[in-house]
Amino acid sequence: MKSILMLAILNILTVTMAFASDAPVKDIVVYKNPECGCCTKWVKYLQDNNYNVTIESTRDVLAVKKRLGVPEKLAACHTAVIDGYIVEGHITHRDIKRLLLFRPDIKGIAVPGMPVGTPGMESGSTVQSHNVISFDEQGNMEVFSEH
Ligand SMILES: [Cu+2]
Repeated sequence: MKSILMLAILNILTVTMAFASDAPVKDIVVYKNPECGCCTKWVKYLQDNNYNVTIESTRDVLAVKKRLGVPEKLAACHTAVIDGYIVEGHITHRDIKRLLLFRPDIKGIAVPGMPVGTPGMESGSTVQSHNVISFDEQGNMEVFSEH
């Protein structure tokens, strides 16, 4: 009986450890308007996925985007910075993970506007199809991923 319990505990530990190593904590800074609800939801989504979020509250997110160099046509609500990359808008943690894994020679990635069904923009099971766009210092844009 005792050994079965030990086995069960070992199992739980192994699963927990595997999960933990799979999802390392990442520091990310999010610039957002304090009144933006979907931005707050996106922050919560990041925290739920083991990101260590620092919120920079600002009433002028456009000024931040300009300063950081987010192309105007890729603008969304919030702007985030992680590990030297810009993450603009309602992006999934998988896309962020992919960005940090492959470290392409770009400035950042963006989901322009606020497509329904993206993290923080959930509405039932509806997902508006959209692309994640990468942008670089020269203003080149490419499809980073399709959703
Ligand atoms: Cu939003």
